[in-house]
Amino acid sequence: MSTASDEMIARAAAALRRCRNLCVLTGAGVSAESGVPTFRGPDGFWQGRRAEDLATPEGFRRDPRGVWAFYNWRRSVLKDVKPNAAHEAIAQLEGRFPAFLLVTQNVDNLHRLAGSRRMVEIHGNIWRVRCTACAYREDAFGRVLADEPRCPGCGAWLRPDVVWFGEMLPVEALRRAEEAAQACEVMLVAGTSGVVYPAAGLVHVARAHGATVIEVNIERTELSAFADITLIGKAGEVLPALVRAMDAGE
Ligand code: BV8
Ligand code: ZN
Repeated sequence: MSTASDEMIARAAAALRRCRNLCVLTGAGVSAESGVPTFRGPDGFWQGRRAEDLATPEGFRRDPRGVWAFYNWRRSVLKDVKPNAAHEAIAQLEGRFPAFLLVTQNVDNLHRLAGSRRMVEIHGNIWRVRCTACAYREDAFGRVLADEPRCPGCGAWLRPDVVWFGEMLPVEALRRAEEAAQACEVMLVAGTSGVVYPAAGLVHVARAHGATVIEVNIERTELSAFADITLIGKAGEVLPALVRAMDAGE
């Protein structure tokens, strides 16, 4: 796996220095170096089953205990992991642009722990739970729940407050993400395979509005054909190098 050349990083840094409105789109790859399994990589299976089968309303209706076992396993992995240099570099970028929005597909809360604030979680957050029958919601940060989490108010099943396949994304978060994709001068796409929509569609929106697209990934993806600059390498190495190159150029 070749790593991004200094020349390519310098080109990306120059585009960022000229930029006044940055939108960053992240996926599971930015959390990989924290030890969080990605969805579609070799570690993308849980007990031989794929997220696409487990992270669905049908899957939950059919086997709520099985789906909670999957989410409680992920919570048990996530409660001990820390943000990595990729999350920290993105949090640093946040303060350098008059207009900035981080749009993350990740539900692992690691961007927030790294200090990101100007962000939307378009697929929700695994630590929040909500009732399947009433308006009860709870931020159960860091806690692995019971096998059968029930609503303290009405007794119905609780569910993870994440967006499952076939479900609508949170309206306000998606509106802000689309607005940022239309307005940004640069879209920095890091650690996503670009197969899940409407998230991946944001790259096409940015491009259609004239943004420069910079991709950071350990390999080429479905989005690489739409990227002006593709930096091949680990997000935890390339993103800090990008921030350093931005500073060096000032
Ligand atoms: C909707 C929350 C409609 C849950 C998630 C056919 C064609 C097109 C679309 C569809 C289709 N069939 C169905 C659809 C729609 C579907 C979809 O896109 N399916 C895909 C699989 C084809 N989308 C939906 O269902 C969405 N809803 O469309 O609603 C609707 C309309 C009206 C009314 C009602 C409904 C909902 C999608 C959201 C699903 N929820 N997560 C949970 O997490 O438990 S998606 C899930 O995938 C995660 O959020 C994850 O973030 C996301 C995307 O995956 P990635 O983040 O990209 O992760 P992945 O493993 O794929 O890739 C990791 C990348 O990192 C790789 O490229 C790898 O090379 C790279 N990498 C690895 N290590 C590193 C690295 N890069 C840098 N450094 C490293 N160290
Ligand atoms: Zn309830």
